[in-house]
Amino acid sequence: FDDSKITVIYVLGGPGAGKGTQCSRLVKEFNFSHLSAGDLLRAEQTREGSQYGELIRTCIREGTIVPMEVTIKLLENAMKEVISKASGDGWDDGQGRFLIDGFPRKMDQALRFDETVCLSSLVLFYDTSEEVMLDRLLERGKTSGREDDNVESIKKRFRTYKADTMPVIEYYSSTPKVAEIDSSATVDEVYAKSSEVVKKLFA
Ligand code: UP5
Ligand code: MG
Repeated sequence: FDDSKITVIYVLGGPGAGKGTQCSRLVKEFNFSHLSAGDLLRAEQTREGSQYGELIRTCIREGTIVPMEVTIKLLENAMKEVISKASGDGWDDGQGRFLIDGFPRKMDQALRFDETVCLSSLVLFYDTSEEVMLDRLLERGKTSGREDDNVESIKKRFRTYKADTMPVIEYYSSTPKVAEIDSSATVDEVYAKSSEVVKKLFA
């Protein structure tokens, strides 16, 4: 991808930190394409004829990370689809802006994506306590139908987050790209900070 034509923001944070919620709001204000790695994997898991269905199901339930080739391919395809539509219709304001939600969550993915797909301009990092995240996920689990919104899976997701994803955040923290936002507050309060950071990027 042509880095000069597109803007990529990585959205990171623990399970239930509020990534998806904030992304939906950012889409409305800034016209991003929101690509959630988890949503793309869940869609692939149930796609008829997918050779990865079982593998994805197991990883998601166990809170482990699906081999990066699978996730990167899904993200790349989704980006290509957005861009080919944009090139057909002419670029509108905001097209070519991507929020990549829940990715990269392991160092190998980060290095590979930066190297072979494109570089991100910003990393939005939502941080809150495990207690807050656990409460949110258990509440959501009552209706979400997500196979990983149960106490056992959530504990495993926390473990993977600490072991694999925190190093990614530390890695980007050595650059000026990371904006850390405390996501313990209300959705509106967290959004006010998110919007401010993103506005600066487009200023
Ligand atoms: N909520 C949100 N914000 C709130 C606030 N400020 N105050 C009060 N409530 C708030 O929010 C979670 C819940 O909290 C919702 O009910 C919301 O209303 C409420 P949400 O915005 O959904 O949080 P989010 O951070 O998106 O949580 P999610 O569960 O999606 O995070 P995960 O990172 O665990 O899930 P994801 O879908 O990204 O990944 C799932 C699995 O896919 C991974 O565990 C892994 O197995 C696999 N995966 C890979 O293998 N590779 C990848 O690259 C990506 C995923
Ligand atoms: Mg999410």
